[in-house]
Amino acid sequence: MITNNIFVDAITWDLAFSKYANQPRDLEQPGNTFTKNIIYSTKDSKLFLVYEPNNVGLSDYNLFYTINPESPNWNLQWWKEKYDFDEHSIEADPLFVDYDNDDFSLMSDSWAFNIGFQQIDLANVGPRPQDEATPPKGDLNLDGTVNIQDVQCCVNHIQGTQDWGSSADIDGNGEVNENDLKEIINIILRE
Ligand SMILES: [Ca+2]
Ligand SMILES: [Ca+2]
Repeated sequence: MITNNIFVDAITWDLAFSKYANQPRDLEQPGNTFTKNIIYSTKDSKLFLVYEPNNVGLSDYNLFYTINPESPNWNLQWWKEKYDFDEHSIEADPLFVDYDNDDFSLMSDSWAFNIGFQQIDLANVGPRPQDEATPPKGDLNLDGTVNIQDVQCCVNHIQGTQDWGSSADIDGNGEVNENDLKEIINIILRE
C-alpha cells in the first residue's frame, strides 16, 4: 500500500513499478495499491516506467502535476488507457505552501484534499541537528565510556599535568581530588 505520499521532482522516473533489482520473479509482490499520492514534476522526467505491471493492483485517487504536460515523458494518458487506472485521479497544482523553499505542506484550498489526501506534518521531516549528547558522569575524555583512561585523566588532573575542567569534579564540591578519583573508580565498578 503506497498512500498519502508526496513525490516531487524525480530526475529520471517519477514512478517506476519494478521488482527489486536482481531478484527472481517469485519475489515479486503483486497487487500493491497506489492511492492518494501527489506526484509533482518540474523536470522532464518520465512519469511512469512499468517493468512489472502485476505489481500494481490499483492506482487511483492520485494527484498529478507537471509544468510540461505536452512532454512525451508525461505518459499519464498512456497509463490510464493501458491499465485502466486512475479513473478518479486529478491533474492539478497541489498548491504547496512554499515550493521554492522546500515547504511541501499544502494550502488549505489544495485540490489534493478532494482526493482524500491527508496533510502531512512536515515539522520533523528531513535532517535536523543531533542533540548534544550528555557525556556519562566520570567520562573525562569524552569517549562515551567510563574506564581506566578516565581514572588516568583524573590522576593527571590532580597532578596538574592535564586540565579536564569541571568534568573532573565528579562530586561537584569545587575541587578535584582523590574523592573524585574514588567516584570514577566506583562508577567503573558499578558497571
Ligand atoms: Ca572516558
Ligand atoms: Ca571533587
